[in-house]
Amino acid sequence: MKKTFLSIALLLAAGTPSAMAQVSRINPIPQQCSQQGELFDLPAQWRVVCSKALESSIARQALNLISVKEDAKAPFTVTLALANEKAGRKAGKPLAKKAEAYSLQVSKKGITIVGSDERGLYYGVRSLIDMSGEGRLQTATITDWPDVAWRGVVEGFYGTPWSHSARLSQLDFYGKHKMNVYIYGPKDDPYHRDHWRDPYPEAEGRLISELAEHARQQGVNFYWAIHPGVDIKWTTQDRDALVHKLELMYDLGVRAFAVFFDDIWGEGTKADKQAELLNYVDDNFISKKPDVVPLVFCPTEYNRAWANDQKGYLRTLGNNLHKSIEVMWTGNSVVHCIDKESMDWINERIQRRGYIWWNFPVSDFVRDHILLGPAYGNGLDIAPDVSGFVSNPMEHAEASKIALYGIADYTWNMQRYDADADWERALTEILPDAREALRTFALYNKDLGQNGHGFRREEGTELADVMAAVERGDKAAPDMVEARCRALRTAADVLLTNRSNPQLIRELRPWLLQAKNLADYGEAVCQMARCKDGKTFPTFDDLYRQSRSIREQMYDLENSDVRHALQPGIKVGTKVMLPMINKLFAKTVEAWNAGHGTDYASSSDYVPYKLSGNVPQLILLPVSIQGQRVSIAPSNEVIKWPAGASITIESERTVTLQGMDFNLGIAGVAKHFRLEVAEGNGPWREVSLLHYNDKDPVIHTGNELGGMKATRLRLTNKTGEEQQVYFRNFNFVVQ
Ligand code: LOG
Repeated sequence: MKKTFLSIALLLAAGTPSAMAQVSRINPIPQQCSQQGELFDLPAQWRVVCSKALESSIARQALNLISVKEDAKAPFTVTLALANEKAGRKAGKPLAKKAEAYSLQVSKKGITIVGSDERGLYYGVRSLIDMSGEGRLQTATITDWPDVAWRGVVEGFYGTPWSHSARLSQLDFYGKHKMNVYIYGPKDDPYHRDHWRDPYPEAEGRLISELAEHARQQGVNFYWAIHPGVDIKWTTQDRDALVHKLELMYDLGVRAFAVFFDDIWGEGTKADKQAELLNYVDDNFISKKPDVVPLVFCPTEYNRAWANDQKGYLRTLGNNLHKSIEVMWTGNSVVHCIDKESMDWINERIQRRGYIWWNFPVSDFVRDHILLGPAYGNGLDIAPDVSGFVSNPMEHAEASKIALYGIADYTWNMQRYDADADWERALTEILPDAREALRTFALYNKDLGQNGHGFRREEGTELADVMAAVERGDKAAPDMVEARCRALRTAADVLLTNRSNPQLIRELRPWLLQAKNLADYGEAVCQMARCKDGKTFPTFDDLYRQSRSIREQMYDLENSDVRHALQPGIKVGTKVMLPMINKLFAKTVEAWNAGHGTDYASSSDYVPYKLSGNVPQLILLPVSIQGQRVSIAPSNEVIKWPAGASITIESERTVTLQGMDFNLGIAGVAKHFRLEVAEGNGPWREVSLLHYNDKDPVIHTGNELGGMKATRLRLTNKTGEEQQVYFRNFNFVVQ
């Protein structure tokens, strides 16, 4: 019979939904599928046929995940083969000539899976597992391969590194979704960065071994990354120290390596030196070991906004680095979606295809938000232009799986990727027994809020009609808002006691509690909006007080959460839901005041501090208040502070300063900066700045600050040169 190759999308459109049931379970969506579409039950027994060499393969082991008994005499056969084996040559006609490709043929007599290599074979078995859901199969011929060669995750964020059990669970997830890369590079693992020369203590080393082995079993390359740039000297001693550390990691079972030079300044940033080191590692370590894959390298200028074309950092790398070395790239800025034009730009410079480090859903610069939205925005046409695509996730490992599910699908089959449809499937996968609750909650946890990178996500688009009704002052508006609030509250309650994924619930908990507050606040405001008179409890006044009280409870919850001291807060629904409720509150109060001659304050959201200035990397950072302490959110990256440039923080009313310190990450830089304070339109008064000792990066203010009245504070680079600093923290305390 003549075979027709149709895409799944076409088949979905043409076939009846029930006939598609089994094939459509395969995720990521396969590249090609032609099939008769007949459904049948899994056989009670089957006979597995494969070469001796494949007996111990991960594909063969994964087959055991399907609960069918093996019986050497069973008429139904499952044949596993590689393309270069005899059985594979015979059966593997529709196999794509690509790495990690497979063909899967299912008939009522048996199943044949042929892989272009062992991992391809494993992916074929994975597809069969997906397909056999609910104990059924479907006759089909599937030809499948990945669009992007390296797909996965870089644990590369600042903050609490993932736990060992979280990592094991991640590796299972990657294998299941055909991702083949996990790069271990948490910024706050001391043996990765600050103490990169030191070996892991034995117990921690054992965990790394276990991860490397577990990754292998899931068909994932476990890359261990080293981050030496903070204090590396370009000496043979440091070079040898680095290779020695990699040797130790090899002894622990690691077979894939990465070297990161991101977020550093000074000596470590030199392109020629970095390339020389990497080439040395390549020649003297990587090439010497037959079982190690090519090196992955993260440059210092890892995005276009920071690339200084005149100095030619990237071109030097392009010219000097061995061609086998992968070069990571975050796009047009640190946090940015990737498109073809930007790939052309970078690929021309580095003379190879860039390896994308996508900074989503990482939240280390917006720790008050949790990001549960879809992974969207990257070009669907960049597959030929990238060598790899890995996502940097949140420190919340389980919650990150929603976005990672999307990354898996996007990188496998780009043209078919539909971010929204994918997100719907992800929710089912992550929490099947409460997926609607998770979905409802996730709707309000997609955007990042204002942040230094200016990266925002859609959120609350489904509230457009409700918002419009609130703005028009429709009679129906309170009911519409209330319905959404009720749903959110129900979702939060259902999730808070869900037991099927306790780790996920632990991660979500602060935001679930805040979601309940938000919903309560919304309901109170809706009641206010419907309140006609002021006689029986709850009167308008009671509801007004209740609304205010819940806002205060939200604030208290934020302040009680000490898990992320640098950037406190727990924010939910900040893009549309909260502003919408605030708007309804304001309109309701104004109408009541007008009708009753009262004088209730109508603003419930109060942002008393504003940041401005001409240091582009800083002025978008949010300002937060905790009690008497006012902080500008920290930044992770190196800040290029132009000569003479300043930032000004302005308060809506005069405050009396009590104390202040800030940390620009580098000892001795106090002398480059000038701090000034002014009240109203009065003159600027300078405050002295000092370090307590030579090694202390913290900058303290002179005693004269205490008791000063201020509405503006200004920090200026007073030197005639750009200063490269960090922005670790910036706080002041008011009386
Ligand atoms: C860091 C990364 C961090 C991310 C988001 C890279 C290559 N490096 O600004 O560790 O998680 O941005 O904050 C980075 O992205 N620096």
